[in-house]
Amino acid sequence: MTVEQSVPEAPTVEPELAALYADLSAVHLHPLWTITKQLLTPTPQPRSVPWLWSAGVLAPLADRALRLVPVERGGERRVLSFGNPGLGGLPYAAGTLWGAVQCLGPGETAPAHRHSPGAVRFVLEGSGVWTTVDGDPCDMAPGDLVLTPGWNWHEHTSDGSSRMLWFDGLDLPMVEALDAVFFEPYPQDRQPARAEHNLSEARFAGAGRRHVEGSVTGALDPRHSPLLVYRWTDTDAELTRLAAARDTAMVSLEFVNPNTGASVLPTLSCGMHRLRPDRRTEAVRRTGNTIFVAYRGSGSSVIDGVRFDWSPGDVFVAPSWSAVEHLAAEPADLFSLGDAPVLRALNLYREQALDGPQDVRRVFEPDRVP
Ligand code: GTQ
Ligand code: FE2
Repeated sequence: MTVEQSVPEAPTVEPELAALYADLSAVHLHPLWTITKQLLTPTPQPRSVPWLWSAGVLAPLADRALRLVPVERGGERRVLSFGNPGLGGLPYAAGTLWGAVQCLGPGETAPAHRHSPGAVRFVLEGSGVWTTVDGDPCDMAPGDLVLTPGWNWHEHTSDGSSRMLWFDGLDLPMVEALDAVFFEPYPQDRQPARAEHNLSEARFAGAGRRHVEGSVTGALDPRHSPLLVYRWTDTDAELTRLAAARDTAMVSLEFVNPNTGASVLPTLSCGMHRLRPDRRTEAVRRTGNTIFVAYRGSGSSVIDGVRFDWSPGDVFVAPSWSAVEHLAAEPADLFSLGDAPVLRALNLYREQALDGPQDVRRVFEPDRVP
């Protein structure tokens, strides 16, 4: 955070007091009484702003990068990261969250590495790609969620005939704020992997039934979900059941660790939300940042009085304590990624429902390539 020191100016202060401020500054001390209002704000004041990146802009740029930029060591990944304009040029979607689209071409491998930040992948388009996570190749298809928890070796491999696009979410800004970023390349492009794919999934194929044998390295790490893939077909079926059972504007699922019910990663929570057409959700403020990915259908979300119209592949951000409500024009599904596990663990989680719908002050105009 940048804090501006507002030093009362001479001649309105005694020369002695002016000298005190000058001396404090010279020895890197800050008088709290001049900055307390900026620091201890009545409510959170995130620097990130509500924003949206449209699929119409993202996909063609990813395709240009695919033509021009190979995936290789050093660069590691063909990734376009969302830079929230409120964050002054940082490549972060929000103060605590990395969000990006990644593009992998036919036959390419994005080389194996590991890092202390954890990641999730939510697949938007394409086929023929798997992410190998500590020796377990996890097949990826649209609507699937794939986890690469912190410090697990991972590479992405394609034997498909078209490119794949997916959304990447990482806790990198949090890990950076904690001064705990580590990164290591694997000595080869690919790690040794099992010939059979999707072991983590096979071990949890029956709800409430865990295979006791056939563990791979890291699969039993109690700090993250042993299940590394959550299939769209299962998510869709569960949302369908839920929507049939409840007459609400929105039904929501959280993806969890099947052993413990905890969030998918210690730092990150992922959810899927199904909106019923023409029914506005209640406007709610929550602590913690959220990135939404529009997966199916179109609609709009009002965030702090600004209306964001979205359709499949669009990505938008609701910063901490912004008022958020959704309204779909047709049946629609939104994927969400948030830092709520951290806020809950630190006893900082709060939510507040607003009295009614927000007044729309403005309709957001997404950036276009000039
Ligand atoms: O695919 O391993 O968006 O390491 C950022 C850092 C993706 C990845 C990102 C990464 C990856
Ligand atoms: Fe990575």
